[in-house]
Amino acid sequence: MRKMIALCAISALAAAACVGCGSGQNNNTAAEPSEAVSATAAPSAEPAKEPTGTPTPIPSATGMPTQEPEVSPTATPTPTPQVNEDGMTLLCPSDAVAIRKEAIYGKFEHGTYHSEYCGRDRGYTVLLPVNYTEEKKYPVVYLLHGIFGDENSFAGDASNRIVQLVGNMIADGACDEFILVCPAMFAASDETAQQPGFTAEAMIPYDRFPTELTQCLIPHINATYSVAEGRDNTYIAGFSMGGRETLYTILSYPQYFRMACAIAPAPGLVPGKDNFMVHEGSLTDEQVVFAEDAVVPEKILICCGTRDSVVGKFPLSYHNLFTSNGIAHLWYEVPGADHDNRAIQSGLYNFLRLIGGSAE
Ligand code: FER
Repeated sequence: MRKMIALCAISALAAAACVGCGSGQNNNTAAEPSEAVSATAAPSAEPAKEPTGTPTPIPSATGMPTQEPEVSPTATPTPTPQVNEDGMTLLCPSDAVAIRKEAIYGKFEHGTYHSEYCGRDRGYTVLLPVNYTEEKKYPVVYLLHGIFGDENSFAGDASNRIVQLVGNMIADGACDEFILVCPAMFAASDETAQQPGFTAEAMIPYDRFPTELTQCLIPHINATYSVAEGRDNTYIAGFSMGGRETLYTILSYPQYFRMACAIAPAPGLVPGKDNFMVHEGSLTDEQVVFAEDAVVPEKILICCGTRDSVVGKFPLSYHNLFTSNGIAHLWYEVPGADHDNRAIQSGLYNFLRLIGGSAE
């Protein structure tokens, strides 16, 4: 039953990314921030155009079926990376996600912890550095999946090449070794009664995640692995629903994170409406601020594909809202990317470079 519901919703998501699929979905309108989002957040650009050519299935960070890697290291020579004025490399270089012959990559492992907040055991996956040793202490990056996903979404999708991206970037000295943790974001207290979906009710467990993370999961990870604890060594990133919750988490608990990255963040951080639902909003537009005396993340990165057919221009609307509310952040668009691995890899590549050797 649960699978059925997920499948129906997934096909709705896929329909949004599908060209001429005749699904009955309004595939002419990519998700678009409604006027209700806010005057300040209103996007100036047109809605994302439907991608041409083969539709790109949404990667399984959203619970979607997996696909072959789009960025094949052998298929295309690495083009000169385009870098914007903020130093963001717009497309992830293919070398960074290549499966290198001699390289040894880590493996995701599954773990569980008891959540007092949810009153039950919950899972996560973790990617430890290949040379992990208790003699060192490592920073931690928390990476949040998309809607309908769980802790296995990133780990179970080899096409995203996250294991290679992390391993290659560490091997290249682009960033220090770190522990990658993929939580299960849907922090329901009753898993059978509460299910993910496009309803206001289903947003509640997602919006419980910042508390779950800071009060339950982070303490568990700190107690279980050799972690360099504290804000200076703690990072958060997420894709789509995970991007939205990344933004909500840093706005709710700004003092916990040194840097944050929201890739194609989904609608609903603030009130709005798209093809999927009316969003009450986790926060009002005015609440998207940090207190004056708050310790806040040093860097916040928001990005999105230029052809994102699922979240459309909502990420741009967050950029506009952050700008008008005076929250310093970096923003760029990933040329040609839909709601897909190209966006995920670009966002993570730039985020890991920002992290670089900054951890203490
Ligand atoms: C929505 C559109 C997209 C939404 C969530 C998503 C909660 C998430 C997509 C994903 O995680 O891939 O309106 O509302």
